[in-house]
Amino acid sequence: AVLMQHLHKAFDAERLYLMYQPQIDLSNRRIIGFEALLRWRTDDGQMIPPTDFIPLAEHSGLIISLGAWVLRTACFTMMQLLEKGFELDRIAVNVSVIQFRQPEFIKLVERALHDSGLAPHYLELEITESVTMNGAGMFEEALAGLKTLGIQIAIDDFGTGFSSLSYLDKLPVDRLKIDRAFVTQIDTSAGPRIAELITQLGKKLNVKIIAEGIETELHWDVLQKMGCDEGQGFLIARPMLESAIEPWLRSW
Ligand code: G
Ligand code: G
Ligand code: MN
Ligand code: NA
Repeated sequence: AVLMQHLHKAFDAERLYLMYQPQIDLSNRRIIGFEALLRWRTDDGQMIPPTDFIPLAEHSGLIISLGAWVLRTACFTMMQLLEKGFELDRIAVNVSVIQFRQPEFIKLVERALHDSGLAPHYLELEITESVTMNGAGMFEEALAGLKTLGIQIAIDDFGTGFSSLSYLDKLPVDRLKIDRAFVTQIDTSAGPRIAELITQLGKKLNVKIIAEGIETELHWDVLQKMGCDEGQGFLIARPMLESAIEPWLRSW
């Protein structure tokens, strides 16, 4: 409860901010875009990881206003980059199931696009796999509505939840995101098996595959050879402040 009060205050005091991590085409190194990642630095300089405070924000309902702010901020950042002439395909924004369940969510997305001037195809919403598989009917409807706006949808942390394949086949999804755990697994005796299975599944479903947590040349090499389209990770770049994006883009 104390942490929750701090979180509310942090939001008011603008202690919450976004970092942006590049996503690239693994075959030609082209920068595709960025994933927006929320950060919280407390007054005494401590970093609280989103895996700690997002559940809190979800529980209290703060995620609604916080999520709306994230969405708008990310859209405005992307629009600025495009206006400066950078050729990027998309900005990826994480969305909580709580936001997704809001009947007004589509309107919120529409407004963020409208107010920022960002064309819908530049926006990708990342939805965690576990989320997608609960309350199937409602989820399908919400997704269909969002797709009519012209935005893109990615399933985050893919492979860690329990997706029904017949269900996945029906969903209007543009991208599967291989969970970092399966990229790390490339270094172990288990090797790239799961990553490869997901990549093959993606091909069958005719959706793009992106890997997260690429930390070594080996990861990149193995993923690219198996046909994984895109990736992000510390090898390419750590999440960065908005002010660092331009210099990074110029130096890549
Ligand atoms: O950046 P980091 O690895 O610390 O993120 C940890 C988790 O927090 C990730 O799974 C990511 O999806 C989630 N996360 C980061 N930013 C946001 C956000 O703006 N909204 C939601 N709902 N989740 C986020
Ligand atoms: O679950 P989600 O994909 O939304 O979150 C991505 C998280 O993974 C971010 O918090 C980001 O900081 C983190 N991340 C990104 N690249 C790497 C990486 O190469 N290694 C590790 N350990 N974490 C990463
Ligand atoms: Mn994500
Ligand atoms: Na993930």
